[in-house]
Amino acid sequence: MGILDGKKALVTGVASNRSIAWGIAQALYSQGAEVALTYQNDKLKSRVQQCAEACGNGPTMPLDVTSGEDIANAFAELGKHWDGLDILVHAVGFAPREELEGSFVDNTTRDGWSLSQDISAYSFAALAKAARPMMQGRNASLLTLTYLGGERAVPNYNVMGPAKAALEASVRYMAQDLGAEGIRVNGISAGPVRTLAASGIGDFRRMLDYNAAAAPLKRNIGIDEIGNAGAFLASDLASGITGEILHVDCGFHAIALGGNEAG
Ligand code: NAD
Ligand code: 0WE
Repeated sequence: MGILDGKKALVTGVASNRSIAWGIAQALYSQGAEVALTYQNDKLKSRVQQCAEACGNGPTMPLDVTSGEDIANAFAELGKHWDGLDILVHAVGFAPREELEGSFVDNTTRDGWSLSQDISAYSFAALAKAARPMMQGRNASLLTLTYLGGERAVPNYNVMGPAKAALEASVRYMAQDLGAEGIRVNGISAGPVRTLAASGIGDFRRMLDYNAAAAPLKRNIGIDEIGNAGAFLASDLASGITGEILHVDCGFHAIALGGNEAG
């Protein structure tokens, strides 16, 4: 008996076994959901297919969120396997690497801004639009992943900050728009996790250490814990929760002045 028995979930954003999306996919599966996975490109195809085999052998399909055609094709393909969809997980984000360091004002470009807003924020609403017909009449739920840098200025997060702010506002507007159809929309604001998207970020190790020292729980978050929170939000246990951003970060968002040990 799981809290997601009988539910069907589409999870985007799996790139490796460290991906937050993979933590969520595993938690959804272990709570009884059927899981379909998308992969950004052919390079990731076989890895994502292996992940699918490890969580119930559900359908997999290509999806680059910058392409409207890809989005349409992905849901057309999903419709061949399933007659409805209960859960959509959006775990996709991107900005040009060279804009994720140094001066926000000097290093942000019009193209970098547009691309990061397109991939990291607009795509959530675009996926919701495509998923909407399959989500009717089943108390469906949409979930995205965000970060504290959308609420507060975090060094080097730069152009991704406004992208996450737009994403979090979209959670509220999508919740307002879709609520009458019984569709809930929420976000998880996760603490830092060493994933592919974090690799190559200068000083990520130092940031992890700082977070662990300052966070009330005195450690960093795991993708299993983010997955469990996602399973809850996607389940009927959270039937009264929509338009919410839930911090799953060992409490880091709640403190100031770095706690007692940080420095
Ligand atoms: P990840 O690298 O494992 O996942 C990022 C995913 O985005 C990849 O699967 C990649 O294929 C996908 N992606 C990028 N551009 C895409 C496109 N055009 N079309 C389709 N997919 C595309 O890293 P992650 O940390 O698991 O990131 C998942 C989400 O979690 C992101 O939204 C990220 O901002 C968010 N997040 C990450 C952290 C962290 O510290 N790692 C913390 C909070 C929130
Ligand atoms: O949202 C993220 C990751 C965002 C991200 C990371 C990359 C690296 C590779 C977006 N685009 C790219 N583009 C690339 O080419 N996080 C919350 C993780 C993260 O990234 C940071 C962080 C944290 C935390 C960047 C700077 C400072 C802190």
